[in-house]
Order: sequence, then C-alpha cells, then structure tokens
Amino acid sequence: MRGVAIAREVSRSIRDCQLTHLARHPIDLERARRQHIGYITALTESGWEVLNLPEEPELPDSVFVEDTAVVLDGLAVLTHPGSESRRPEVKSIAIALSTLLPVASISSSAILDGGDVLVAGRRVFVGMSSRSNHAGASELAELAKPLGYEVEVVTVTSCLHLKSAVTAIDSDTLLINPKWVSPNLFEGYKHVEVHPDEPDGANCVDLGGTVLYGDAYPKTKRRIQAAGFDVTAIAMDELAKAEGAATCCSLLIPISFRSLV
Ligand code: CIR
Repeated sequence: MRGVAIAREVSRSIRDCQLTHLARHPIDLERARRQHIGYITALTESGWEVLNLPEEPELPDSVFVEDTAVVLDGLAVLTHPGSESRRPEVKSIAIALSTLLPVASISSSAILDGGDVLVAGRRVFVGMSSRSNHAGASELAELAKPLGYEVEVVTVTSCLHLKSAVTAIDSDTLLINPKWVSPNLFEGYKHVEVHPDEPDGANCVDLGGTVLYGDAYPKTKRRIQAAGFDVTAIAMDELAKAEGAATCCSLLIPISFRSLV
C-alpha cells in the first residue's frame, strides 16, 4: 500500500463549475462520472487506498479536492480557496484529513488553492494566480518551514493554476509548459517539456511506479516515456471541460507522511 488518496464523487451540479480560461461547453454528467471511476480505478491499481467521499450536490467544483488542502510530510494545510464558491468544500475534507494527519489552516485573510502549490521533494513552489496570493504563500511557508520545506513564490501566466503549467513526474523531474511558467525558476530538477501542440499537457500525478496522465496528450506522453517513466493514460476530457486535470481529483497522503499521527 502506497498511502491513502482522498477523492470525491462528481457533483450533479458540475455544469455550474467555475471557469476562468475556458469557454463553457455542456458537460455530460454520466461521462464525467465514468471518467472519475476510471481515475479511482487507476489509483487503486497503483496501490493507493482511495477514500472516495460522497457527492456534494450543491458544490459544482467539489470533485477537484486538490484545491482544498496541501499535504506535507506530517501536516495537512487546509486552504482558503480563491474562489468564494469553493470555500464550503473545505469542511468535509478537513474531517477526512484529520483522521490521517495533523491539520492546520490558511486564514481567511489570505487565499490559496492547492492547485497552485507544487511540492517537489522538500521544495514547495506557490504560483501567484487569480486563486492564490502572497499572503497565502507566506502563511504556508510559516507552517511548512518547521517540517524542513522551503517555499518559493513563482509567477504563472495564461492558465488557472501553477499545476496547469508544471507538475512533478517524480521528486527530481518536472513536466513543464515553458510558455506558462519559466523553466529557469526550477533549477536543480530534470525537465520534460510538453509537446508544443499540447499546451494543456503539463499536469500529471506521480503515483510512485507509474505516472497518471490524461490520454489527450499522446505526443507529450511519448516524451515522458522516453525519459524512462511508466505512464498510465486515462480519459479525462469530460472533467477537463470543468478546467480540471489529473492532479485536481485527489489528495495523496503517502504512508510515510502519516508517521506523526
Ligand atoms: C475551478 O475553476 O476552480 C474548477 N472549475 C477547476 C479546478 C481545477 N483544479 C485544479 O486545477 N487543481
């Protein structure tokens, strides 16, 4: 067992989701739910015990649990999401996380979305987007520092979250779209760049042993494989209409992070 993954079923109101950089297209709820089941299955088959929380009918974006918390080694930090409509999502995630880890919170005077927080080894990058600000980054830094993490603020453009532009393939290797975030900010890591035809392809999940990835980016997938990684590609295009990608749908708590509970 690699650890626990927290997820949440797709809300029946997902068609009313927040959209920032995408035009609204009708979302097929049943198809989105089938894709979410595919996601859960991939997590389970990769050795994660999935805690799949029940649907929140009134919270359109609640499948994207990543934005509600930042999981560190020995601490979960509940966020204060940048979008007001998403703040009620945090309560039930807090209850789930508190059974696994000590929990702290970002205050209501700051904003932070988990999608803007990239943890790669002991470095934590926080993207300044419409959903996260300097106050959020500095509160996170205060909480993370005693655990041995160094927090760096980075500029990101043209996309919703930092993790739309860069994610970790493993703790040494980043998948990056250099048009949305500068690779120079991530010295010390190996980089795999998205194929220029696939700008949305920088979001993957390191499941340990395999990389979970959307099947809409075959050219970038080949680049990840050529760098020596096993890739599990799944359909996520219906969820992508809500501006969500692979990392957004889970909070991963590796078994080693639970040692302080
Ligand atoms: C939102 O705009 O908040 C949702 N429609 C999409 C959130 C995706 N989450 C993520 O990238 N971490």
